[in-house]
Amino acid sequence: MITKEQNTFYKENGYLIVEDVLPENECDNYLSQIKKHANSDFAAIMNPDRFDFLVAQSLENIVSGLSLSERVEHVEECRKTAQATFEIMANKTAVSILEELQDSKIVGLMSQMLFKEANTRYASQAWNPHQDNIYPQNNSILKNGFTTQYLTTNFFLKDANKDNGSLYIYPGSHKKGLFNAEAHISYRENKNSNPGNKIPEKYLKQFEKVDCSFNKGDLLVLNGNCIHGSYANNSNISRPLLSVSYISDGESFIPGKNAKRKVISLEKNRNE
Ligand SMILES: O=C(O)CCC(=O)C(=O)O
Ligand SMILES: [Fe+2]
Repeated sequence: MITKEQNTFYKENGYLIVEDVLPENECDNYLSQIKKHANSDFAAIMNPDRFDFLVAQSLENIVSGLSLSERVEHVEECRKTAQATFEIMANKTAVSILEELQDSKIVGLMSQMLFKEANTRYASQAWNPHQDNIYPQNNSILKNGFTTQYLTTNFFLKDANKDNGSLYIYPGSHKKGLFNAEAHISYRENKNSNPGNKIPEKYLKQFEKVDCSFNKGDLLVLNGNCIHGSYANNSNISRPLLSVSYISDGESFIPGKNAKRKVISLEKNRNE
């Protein structure tokens, strides 16, 4: 699935961009499906691969004011969206790539839809430099040599660059384990605050920051301890991505109050 060079790059840098993992039409279809669950702010949607999370997040403001039959139809859409999200999470190409990079069998843990929809409240969401492993806290070292067995992916549903809120990465930072970070709220944070538990500048300065651009359908793989953040989207072009987290099979992790990480088998057709 991946070349020896890509594998070496990932081990050295803690991230890898793999092009064209999802076909364009799948990106378009999924985006129009998940948008049925977006609120007017296009806030993040937690675990859209799970029916219960989609229903729970609809109760806030999406289904109020609808008729009974419209609400029933919306619940049916929740089922369809959960399935469509799970299909991306368990995408055979993606899973094969991840298992090769990780050098072990993996399971899913959580997903999150991040829209950065142009001209909406969360478009200006610029993530502080952070490590995703701050939440699950898996610090085991296996034969692959990584300082954590947790990893995050971003499936890009549209092109992303610095202007519309793409990511930046600190290559090599994954080798050092977890840093002490300043706590910041990362789910439905206040209007004028940025999400991501911030790694202080005194640690960042030992690394070189790299800005990344992506095409629709690309997959970003990030080792859980690789420091990254993102830019605000002040453009008129939205930057939707589906973030999916995984871990080597059998490894421990903290489930988390909002994320409720849990082992999701990627072999079966459906997780629920
Ligand atoms: O949406 C973003 O800009 C940042 C996403 C991110 O940090 C993540 O998925 O872990
Ligand atoms: Fe992140």
